[in-house]
Amino acid sequence: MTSALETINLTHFVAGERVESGPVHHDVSPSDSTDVVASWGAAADDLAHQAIEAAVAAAPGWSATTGARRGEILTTAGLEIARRAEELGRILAREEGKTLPEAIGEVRRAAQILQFQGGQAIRNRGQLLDSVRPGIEVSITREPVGVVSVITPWNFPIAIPAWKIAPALAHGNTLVLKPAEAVPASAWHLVDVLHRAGLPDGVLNLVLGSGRDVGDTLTGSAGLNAVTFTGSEGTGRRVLDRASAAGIRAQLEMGGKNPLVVIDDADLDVAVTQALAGAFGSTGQRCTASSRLIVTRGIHDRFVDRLSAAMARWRVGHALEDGIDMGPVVDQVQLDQDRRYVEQAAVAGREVVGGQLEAAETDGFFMRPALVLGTDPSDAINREEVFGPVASVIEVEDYEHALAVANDTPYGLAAGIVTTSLAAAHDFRKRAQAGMVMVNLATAGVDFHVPFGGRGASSFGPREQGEEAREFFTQVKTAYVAAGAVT
Ligand code: TXE
Repeated sequence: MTSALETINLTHFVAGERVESGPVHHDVSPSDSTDVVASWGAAADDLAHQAIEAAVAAAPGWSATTGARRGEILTTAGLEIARRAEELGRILAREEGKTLPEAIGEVRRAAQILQFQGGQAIRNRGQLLDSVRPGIEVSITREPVGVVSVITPWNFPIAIPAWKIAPALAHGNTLVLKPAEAVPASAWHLVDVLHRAGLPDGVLNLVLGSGRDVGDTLTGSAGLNAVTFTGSEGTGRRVLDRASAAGIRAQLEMGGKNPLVVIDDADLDVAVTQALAGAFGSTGQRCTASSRLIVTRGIHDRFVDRLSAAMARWRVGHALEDGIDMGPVVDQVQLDQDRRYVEQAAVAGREVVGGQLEAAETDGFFMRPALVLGTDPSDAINREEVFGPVASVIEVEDYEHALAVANDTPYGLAAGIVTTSLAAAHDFRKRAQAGMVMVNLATAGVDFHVPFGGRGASSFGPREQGEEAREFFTQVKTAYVAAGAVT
């Protein structure tokens, strides 16, 4: 299946130049160890510094460019990405492992984000007020933050870079992007498309490399004004420490341990469909995954039976194969982590449905979706983010008990409920301690024109996406003008 697939040679982008460097790395498909999606040379510190310098040099020109022109470039890039959704979706599916329809959907989402944020570039409105002193007008405007470092994870290789880059560019910032080592090809194409759409040299620089090698440079160097990061909690804390020490602003999106509550009056079909999609869509590798299924006693057994049966019917296989429901786990380290959580639960006496390795024609990281039953809220599997196709079930007495368990987490990204009761839906929307609440929907699956983000250990700083994205990527200026002295 993969023999005809080409290997793409990737470069860094610094000051508009395509720069090569060693040592060479290979981007190998998690579906097939013989499929090398891309080859690229890892950056060292000097290249990261050059990228920052290029962004610093480009900042005055880009911030002075009209919003209309910035928006035009983003929109043009968005249209090209939408047109090439199938082609780019295949590359994304190959390098990350989500199914081809999921990957094409993600590419289309990136295109929508670019177009939406392109429109936002001319909506940088301010305020004009009377001063408390006579004859003085006060204006409040927003200006670019300056040079922003963008550090992204592997699980959404084009959508996450797009939802950080697009508003940052729309609001006049210049950037250095470092995508995750496992998925450089999708990010490279995004940067390539934006350059060909007319982005001036140095406005968006791309550094391919490991966070261990260049992460500290990209989070604490002179010249940077902000860093936006999505990834693990541990790395996020380190990024925050570096940014604080450098005195620059930081925005972090980290983990989730998202509850999906199912109560007795739920429509069982809705509950099973949403739990399946929420827990195992994108191989469960989403910060918004519905990883804790909190189910009241009256519906528990029927829900578990139906969900287990649906899971057994799921086809796990090569990301490009027709008709599969779930692709491979991203790499061996993640597969080991997923299996370890399942095995530890089994050792602790929990019943596990699924979770076995799946045999396939190609050498990939294939694991069947796993459901861990009879868990306690204090189990590791209910406290820590697994980040794979692993969900747990917690049986509870009633709605109040379910709500208490749902809120009993250090995280607070998304929370969902499946119910036919308007009162329960309304109450949950108010009392769930999460940045995003879903009713009769999985916790995963969000829109691009509204805020995205969480509470507690999940997020730090202003929300991403939608109009709200402006908050992080602009700084406020308050100006006082004594009108009488102006001729
Ligand atoms: O994350 P990292 P990894 C979780 C998930 C997964 C685990 C490890 O549990 O199993 O994290 O994944 C860059 N300074 N999530 O190793 O290390 C790194 O190169 C600056 C959940 O991929 O956090 C990459 O570009 N940057 C999460 C990015 O940080 C550094 C999504 C994320 O990598 C750096 C991803 C450093 N010192 C992983 N070290 C979610 N919830 O969405 C690394 N990086």
